[in-house]
Amino acid sequence: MPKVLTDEQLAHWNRDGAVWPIDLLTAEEAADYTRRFEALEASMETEAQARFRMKAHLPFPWLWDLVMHPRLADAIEDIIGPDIVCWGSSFFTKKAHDPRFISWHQDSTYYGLEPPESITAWVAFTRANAESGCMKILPGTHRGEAILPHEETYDEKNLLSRGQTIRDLDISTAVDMPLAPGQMSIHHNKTIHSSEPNNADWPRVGFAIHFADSSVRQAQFDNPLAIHIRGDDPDGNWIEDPRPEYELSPESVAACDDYWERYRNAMTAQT
Ligand SMILES: O=C(O)CCC(=O)C(=O)O
Repeated sequence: MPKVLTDEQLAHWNRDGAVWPIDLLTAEEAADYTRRFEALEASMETEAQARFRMKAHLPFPWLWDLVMHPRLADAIEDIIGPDIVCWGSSFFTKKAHDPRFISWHQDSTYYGLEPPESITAWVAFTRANAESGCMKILPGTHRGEAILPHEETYDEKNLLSRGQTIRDLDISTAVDMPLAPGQMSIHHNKTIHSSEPNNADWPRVGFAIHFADSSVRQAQFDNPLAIHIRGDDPDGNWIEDPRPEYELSPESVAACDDYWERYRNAMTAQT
């Protein structure tokens, strides 16, 4: 018996490799997350998405708590079962009237997981729709190859770090995944997805949280870390992430930076 997703939503997931919209936060909670995000960005010279890579939950108790949200865990359990780790999280943000975009790509290409099976919950802090550049998918592509060829374009308007792009796709079946503040989508890491620039008057602020069954390993580097959200990790594939004692504690920022460095070095060595 699923805990959050309906049978119809699970059928949607199996058919499309994504499911949305799923209610997670109240409108007030989403507004509070947006306020925290805006205060953070106002205090920094770089964007949060560029500064806190791969494990953005490490320096922020409020993001840690979001990652641990019981309803979120229930929805993830409905899809992958009870042994759940969260191995990463990232902001994906576009300012109002922001020309930046995200090219068609598969997450499995650059996660380094074995087997390449992971799912992402994308939580909308503000409204994500066609006008503000919501995510869109090519339904059913999760049933194809895990790793299609990606060209690294390094386009400065592309929010992906290397501008990874799958060329020559038939995008006639593309479907938008619009979300109200506080709702989330979930997508499989093989599902091909992208998003357009933000043409709206408001910022599009999303937080992507990456989950896997604990039997999935990080194959690119040793001693990977994750939060054990639920269930067991019988093979000991993941070391527990350190919970931040307070926002931006030096230890938590160093842990986030260190992990990004390890990940980046491993992925650069691979290509
Ligand atoms: O935020 C977006 O538009 C894309 C996010 C994305 O690529 C992801 O969550 O895997």
